[in-house]
Amino acid sequence: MQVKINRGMLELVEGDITRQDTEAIVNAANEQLRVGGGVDGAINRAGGPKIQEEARKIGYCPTGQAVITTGGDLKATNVIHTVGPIYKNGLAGEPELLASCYRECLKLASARGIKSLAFPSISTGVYGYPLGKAAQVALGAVKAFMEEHPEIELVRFVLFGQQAFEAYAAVLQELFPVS
Ligand code: AR6
Repeated sequence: MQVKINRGMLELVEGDITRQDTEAIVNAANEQLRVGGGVDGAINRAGGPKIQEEARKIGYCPTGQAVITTGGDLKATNVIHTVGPIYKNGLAGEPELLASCYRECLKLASARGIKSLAFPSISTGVYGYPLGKAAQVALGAVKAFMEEHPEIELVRFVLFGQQAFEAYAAVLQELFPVS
């Protein structure tokens, strides 16, 4: 599923982010940048120890911010690590922090000349953010950024499982109604 924004493409696929051939993939990390479970565990397993070596040197990333390391053995040259908010009740600044994650990753990509990147659905696993709500924030933030930044050529959301894919597809259809 794809929509064109500016000169770029925003697309949704169901799959495994570790296998993507975009220039960068995004990791849903924790503030300590220590290897965890979920997509973080999968990326570090597939990419090998170089990713964690660089992450350790960086040491810390506040919630809503992003840092970059090598992609190690992955097809992607770089991994951009961002820390999503832990979902409490939606009234503790979670939407703003989640939107900030997407924006900061895109800003970092743009600053490094990275034109294509793949995102997982940040915060919707261990951190408990409801999928539908997260999809609205994620797609809204990426759409707004791409409208202002034609240098980003491809943003691919790699959704793990059918339920996640369908949640994002429903929101994408709301944001880009077929006329
Ligand atoms: N490819 C794409 N998406 C995936 C993959 C994969 N290979 N594996 C899981 N997902 P989570 P969070 C999806 O828990 O909620 C870690 O321990 C998953 O289905 O990975 O931001 C970190 O170290 C879900 O939709 O990240 C942090 O401590 C989404 O990725 C903490 O978890 C995010 O789930 C971060 O929690």
